[in-house]
Amino acid sequence: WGGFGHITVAYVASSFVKDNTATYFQTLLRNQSTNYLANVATWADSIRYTKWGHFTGPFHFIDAKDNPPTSCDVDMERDCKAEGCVISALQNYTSRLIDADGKLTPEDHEQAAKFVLHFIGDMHQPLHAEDVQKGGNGIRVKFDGRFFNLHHVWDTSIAEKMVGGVHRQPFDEAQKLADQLVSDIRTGKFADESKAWTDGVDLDKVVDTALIWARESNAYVCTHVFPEGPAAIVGQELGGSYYEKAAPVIEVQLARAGYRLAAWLDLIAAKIS
Ligand code: DCM
Ligand code: DCM
Ligand code: ZN
Repeated sequence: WGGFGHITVAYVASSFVKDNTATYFQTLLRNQSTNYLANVATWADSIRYTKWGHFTGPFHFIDAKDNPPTSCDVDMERDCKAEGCVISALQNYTSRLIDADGKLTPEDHEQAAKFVLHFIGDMHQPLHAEDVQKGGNGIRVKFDGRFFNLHHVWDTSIAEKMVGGVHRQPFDEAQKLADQLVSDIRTGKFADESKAWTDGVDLDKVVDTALIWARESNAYVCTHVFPEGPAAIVGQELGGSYYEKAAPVIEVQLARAGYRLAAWLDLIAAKIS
């Protein structure tokens, strides 16, 4: 996701975490405000192009070598590279955050928390769970008359159009969208289905849990990202009927990511304290 998506996921999660969880992470992240998750939601993107952070680049996605639109799937052995992927990264940083052996520093724990909250967001973006053209980065399309790559359209353009555009500091717009998603989850259109969103979640089985989430995300590559296959989308204008079908996917994926992030942080806080 772009900044707007990540910050929205963080605000949704902030609404669902238990009080003890909020206190725990406010202390760890040294931020007592309600923005304690949102403020660090894009930190992992800010360091990935630095020299020291270069090794974290592959941690933001998993290149599923499936065959959309005919078949979509994520396979850990086939798709997670030796240098890592979003699923192994969630496993590693969840374990570093819990730090069962107690050999890491508070800085390590803080860094691990910032990776965990970002990567749970990213795995819910369908093109972060797809190999074709580096998750769509190599596919040029149009969106409302301007050229972008397809990855950017799914990371940013669709979500921003949903709220009528966002400013350079997207916190206010993200908070507003998050409030809407939280109300959809509590009493609105996601009230029924959201009860099952944490099915299979197991802190002792991080890879299995993340595979459930990544496979669900990757399935949209076949149905909504490339419904006619990757070749057919090249150069197409996506701001019209394509957008109308994609927007509900973005909405539910941001809602799921935030809701599941809250559940994951609750489990971690309960295990540590
Ligand atoms: N790191 C990691 N997994 C490990 C060890 C380290 O992801 N098993 C990461 C954590 C830090 C970075 O490497 O982001 C530097 O860690 P260190 O200074 O402990 O080598
Ligand atoms: N990305 C992806 N899959 C890939 C390569 C990149 O999902 N195989 C994502 C990571 C960033 C965006 O695309 O969010 C741009 O990546 P980069 O700057 O590495 O091109
Ligand atoms: Zn990312």
